Amino acid sequence: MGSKRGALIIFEGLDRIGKTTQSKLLCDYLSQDCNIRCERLAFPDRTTQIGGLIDAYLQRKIECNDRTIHLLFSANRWECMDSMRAKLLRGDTLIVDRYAYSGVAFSQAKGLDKTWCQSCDVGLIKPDLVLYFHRGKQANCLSYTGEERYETKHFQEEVETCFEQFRSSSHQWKDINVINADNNQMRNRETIQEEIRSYVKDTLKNLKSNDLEELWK
Ligand code: NYM
Repeated sequence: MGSKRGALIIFEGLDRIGKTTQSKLLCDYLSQDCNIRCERLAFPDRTTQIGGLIDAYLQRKIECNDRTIHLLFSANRWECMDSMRAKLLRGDTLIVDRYAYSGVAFSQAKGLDKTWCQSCDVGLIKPDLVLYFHRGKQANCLSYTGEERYETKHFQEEVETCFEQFRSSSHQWKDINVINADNNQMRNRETIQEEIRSYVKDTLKNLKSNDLEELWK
């Protein structure tokens, strides 16, 4: 699995679909069992000033119009690019819970234009692997409490439609791998983790270039 630079691995999908659990399991596995330097990050990064505004918005403490909050989500990624680049180049693998794909799907679900939504994230560091968590038809029973903005069944269905449209219509999604995230008797947490590890091992093995490419360019 050796390579000079680390890999950028993105977990994408709806809220409460298991990305956080699985990304933590993966990070522990890579660092403890494979001796790979690895860090888990999440967007939005609520620890920065911009992230604080996003957090306040999601918790309904402040209002913000749809384009402005979209740009703040994007700015929150951009403000992390220098440190992410430095970490990747020194060999750390980054496992990131959400990236620009959530940016597009959640804002498009509110009615914003997809091309406009994408434009502000053009040039971010291009991921080496994107895993999109998808639930099967019989598993459309994720429960949402509505605690944060966007956490309603109706809105999540809209977001899912946007993820799916984007995935099936755009060549930019051709490299996106779908993880069947149905958590049931047939597919438990460990089975899903095994599938993820196999994608990750291939990605780390096949990392050819030490250069970082730019997203959607
Ligand atoms: N979200 C996340 C967006 O609307 N746009 C973005 O660019 C990103 C990264 O924020 N419902 C939404 C998706 C989630 C919410 O994310 C908070 P999380 O993973 O629950 O902290």
